[in-house]
Amino acid sequence: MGKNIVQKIFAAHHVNGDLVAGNHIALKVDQVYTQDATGTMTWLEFEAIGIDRVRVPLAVSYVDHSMLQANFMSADDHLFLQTAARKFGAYFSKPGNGICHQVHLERFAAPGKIALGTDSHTPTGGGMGMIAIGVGGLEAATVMAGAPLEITMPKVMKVRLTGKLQKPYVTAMDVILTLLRKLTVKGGVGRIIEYGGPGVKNLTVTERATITNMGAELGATTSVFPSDGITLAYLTAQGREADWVEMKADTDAAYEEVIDLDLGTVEPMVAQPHSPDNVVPLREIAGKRVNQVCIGSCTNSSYPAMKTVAAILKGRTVAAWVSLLINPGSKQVYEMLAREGLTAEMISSGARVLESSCGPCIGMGGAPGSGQVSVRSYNRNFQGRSGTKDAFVYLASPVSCAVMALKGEIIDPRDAGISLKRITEPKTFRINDNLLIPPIADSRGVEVVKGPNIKDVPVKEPLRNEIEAEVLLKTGDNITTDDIMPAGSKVLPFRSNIPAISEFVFENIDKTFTRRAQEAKVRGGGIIIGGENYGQGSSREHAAIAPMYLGLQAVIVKSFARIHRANLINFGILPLVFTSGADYGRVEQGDRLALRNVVVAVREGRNLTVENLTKGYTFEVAVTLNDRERELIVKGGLLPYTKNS
Ligand code: MIC
Ligand code: SF4
Repeated sequence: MGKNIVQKIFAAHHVNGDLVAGNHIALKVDQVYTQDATGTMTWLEFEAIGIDRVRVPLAVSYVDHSMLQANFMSADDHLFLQTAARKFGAYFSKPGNGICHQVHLERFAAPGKIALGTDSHTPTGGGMGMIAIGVGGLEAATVMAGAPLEITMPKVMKVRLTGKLQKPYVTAMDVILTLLRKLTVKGGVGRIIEYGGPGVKNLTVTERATITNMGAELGATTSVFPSDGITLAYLTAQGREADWVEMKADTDAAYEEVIDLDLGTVEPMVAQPHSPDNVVPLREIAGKRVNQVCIGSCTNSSYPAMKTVAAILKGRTVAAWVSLLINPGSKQVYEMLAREGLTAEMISSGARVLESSCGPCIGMGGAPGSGQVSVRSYNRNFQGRSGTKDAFVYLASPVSCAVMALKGEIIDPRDAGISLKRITEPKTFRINDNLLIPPIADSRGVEVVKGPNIKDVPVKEPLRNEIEAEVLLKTGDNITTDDIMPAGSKVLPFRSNIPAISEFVFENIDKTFTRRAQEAKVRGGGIIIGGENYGQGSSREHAAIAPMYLGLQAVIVKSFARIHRANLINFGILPLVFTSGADYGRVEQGDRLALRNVVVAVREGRNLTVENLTKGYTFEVAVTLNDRERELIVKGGLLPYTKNS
């Protein structure tokens, strides 16, 4: 039997476990990268593990999220990250060098490799024919300390592409929006999506990367494209042809699932508020007035995408009532645009050109006005993420966005009477790595500098055998980590300070959460009840650490999103699943629940009986942990586990 790309890459990195879906497997990792918002915790955790130098071939610490710098805190974080990178043997990508995923694709991603990143959009690298997976910070820290990556082998779903996009009006963004419409934000859970078929050759590397980037919104572990002549051409243009290897599935490779998509049938699409899978063709909602347009982010800020935007804006003016913000994805893209006079075209049209950072995508500036409509070429439109709770955020391609900025309303770019030129990848990129500081060989004597806002990582006590705790909150389906631990300009600067950031847990859902959790902590702690796909979205482990700091003991849900589940376990919080969905309906906020003989049940992998002390009945929950997770949770999480083993 032939092998698919996932099986080939996994086999080449195999440490243990049969590579069969559902099995616990361990893999060797080639590259690990962090970004500043999750990176400070990661490097503090790495330091706490007590290893003096990273034990992976490549580690990179990026700064791209927390760049508003309204006070000292973010700049202190940046200096901490720079000195930690120097001390522990990582590259440091200075603020201004760009968004981690775009820069990594340009400068480090390589076919056939395995990369981890402390950010959910790490799968961007899949466009290069590599396995790139988003993980929590502690997972990344232990891998940098020499441990393998331990995961449950996902199913491999093949998306067989045929045909050609109607370029330039239809883009890769429309492809992934089409798949989100079909598969939803849960459709990729437990799966790796492998693209194949004759349509692959009609997509460039950066188009492939847009698709794999936003595969995160499907809930997929990652997505991967083959590495072919197009990949070689891109790497050559980046001066990295030596990094190329061919990666392709054998003709008789098997897949757990296969779906087909004819690129020729894809139309300009839009995700409506407040979920990336609430997708319809743009034409269906044409005519709605638009107040703000944002173009860029790690999803859509490659050079060809930005050049297309500049060509649309050239000689035209942004609608009077629209504010257009553009954040180019990397210094390389930005510098090339500037040297070709293309930023001048953007500025001339009325665009507000921002620095190369995440910016409005994570609510770091650019918040829309109250009740306003913002259309973005970004990947997430969860309620409140923009910084304005009652804003309406739509997601569309950079081409559609640029056209809408000019027209001031939602419109299919094919209907706008604007004729577009097709823009291709350049033969050579401008290579100037002067904001990428390489590691040094001898780092003895390097001091890691920690500003006053940088506090130690809190660690949980070992698992309690008897848990009696209060239901602090009951949520619906698809709760995001943005709901649990908001980001944005007010909260992001506290990412290195868990006591301070814990004041904001569930802020946008229930302002009393933190106070109630603190009160419940002295009476035995708290429990959260959730629906399906609990914890979807970002990789931020703060969504586990801060609730843990507030005394959270367990989360009981219908199902979990992958990274958040791992983060809960890594910080010693029990991830429990209702064995019968009907029990979700009976339990209410404020109920006191008791779990007895917890350690024994966890060790033996038995279901737990939960007693609802307030209402006087019992129900069952499943403890679906693998052997390592069991040991780890009993010890209080991955940090105590790693230090003691
Ligand atoms: C996001 O897009 O939500 C973020 C901000 O990049 C997060 C990481 C974080 O919260 O720092 C992600 O995607 O993992
Ligand atoms: Fe940054 Fe947005 Fe990409 Fe997250 S999704 S890495 S916030 S640009």
